[in-house]
Amino acid sequence: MSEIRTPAALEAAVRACVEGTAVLDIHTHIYEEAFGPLLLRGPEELLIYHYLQAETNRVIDDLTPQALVALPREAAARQVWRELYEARSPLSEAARGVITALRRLGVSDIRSYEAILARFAGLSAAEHIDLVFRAANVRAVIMTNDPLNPTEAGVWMAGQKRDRRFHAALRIDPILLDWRATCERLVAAGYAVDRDLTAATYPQIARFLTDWARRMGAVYMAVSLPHTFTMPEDSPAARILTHAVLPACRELEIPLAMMVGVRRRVVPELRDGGDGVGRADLSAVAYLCREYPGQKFLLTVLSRENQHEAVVLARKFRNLHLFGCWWFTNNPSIVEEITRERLEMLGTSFTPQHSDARVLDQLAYKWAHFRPILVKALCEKYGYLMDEGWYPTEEEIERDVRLLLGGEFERFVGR
Ligand code: RAT
Ligand code: ZN
Repeated sequence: MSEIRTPAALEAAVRACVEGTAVLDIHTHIYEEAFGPLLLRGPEELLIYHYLQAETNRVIDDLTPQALVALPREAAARQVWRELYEARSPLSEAARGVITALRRLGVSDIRSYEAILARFAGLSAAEHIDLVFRAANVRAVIMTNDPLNPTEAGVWMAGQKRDRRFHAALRIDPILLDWRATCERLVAAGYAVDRDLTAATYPQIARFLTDWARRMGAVYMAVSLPHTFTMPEDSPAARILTHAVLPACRELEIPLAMMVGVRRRVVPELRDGGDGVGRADLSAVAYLCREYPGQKFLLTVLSRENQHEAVVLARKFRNLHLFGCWWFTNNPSIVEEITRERLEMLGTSFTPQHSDARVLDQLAYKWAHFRPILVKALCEKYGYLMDEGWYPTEEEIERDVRLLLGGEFERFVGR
């Protein structure tokens, strides 16, 4: 195929390629149909997303945070619509996202709450999933799977999972971060563990993890870690990580995903909307990458202040794969900065975005908002090459975009 020689042709080729490449979304909280009520979908769920509840909480004074999050779904959604879409314009990233999602999913009268509800009435879960995957141009997603959630465990145990577009990730936060409370639940599930973490407990925790990872076909294990995460140290979390989690990952030959920098429950009454961010010390990640060269790690960091350090770390360790602009960094201004910085230091060897979608429909907006940013960043980088006489072909651009939208991740995890 011929070389691209002008900025206009470059922009057209990169845009077509980024829009046309189906993405593998490597971290979401959505579920396939078999998981029943765990699959959140539709306009009311979109509106009561915890990002928007936090924004609504800022502008009301007639309800306490507890009362706000306790509202039934219908009332809560109307309240968010009233406050963030009628009393003011939806300028924030999360508020804008609802508009993008609804429009991309076929709502024509975007100012009418009734028309919005009507668009989705009667849509089956299967139809809804197909509609959203098509609109978002997503080829597959990785879920966040918790074996300690009874609804979820039931589906896995019954072997009901069917949809090949949905892959699993075994989430281990309660085991790693709240062992005293979680211990009893493993005992109830038939694993001989004890609260005091005696030597015999670690292989039992590892067995629980390997049993569940195999049952789910987990692509990776994952944990979201506080900004205070430290390694090495003598704490229950560090001991469980070293003696149970890493041995289980090794046996399964899967990566451990670390999502670092959350400050849980700054305002507990707001539940998920009450979590915050803290600057982490990534020397814990460097320690793990060095000490366990045979173990693969996925990493995303929540604080903007940690982004540069994370990219530098990823340059050093081939067992470290950086991914996504997570949660409070998933705002266009910050996504652009992070993506350019990563391209500048890593080339294509990272995964620039994941959706973190909690509601199916959010896939449509998260990817619609990210793609133009990727186009802009790539045009800048190819443009620099063209200035010096290196002219990319469409095939080369397609190859690079495929790597960035899932291919590099698949190479890294060996799938
Ligand atoms: O982005 C979110 O919705 C957060 O509440 C968290 O779920 C975070 O992404 C996580 O996976 O811990
Ligand atoms: Zn998440």
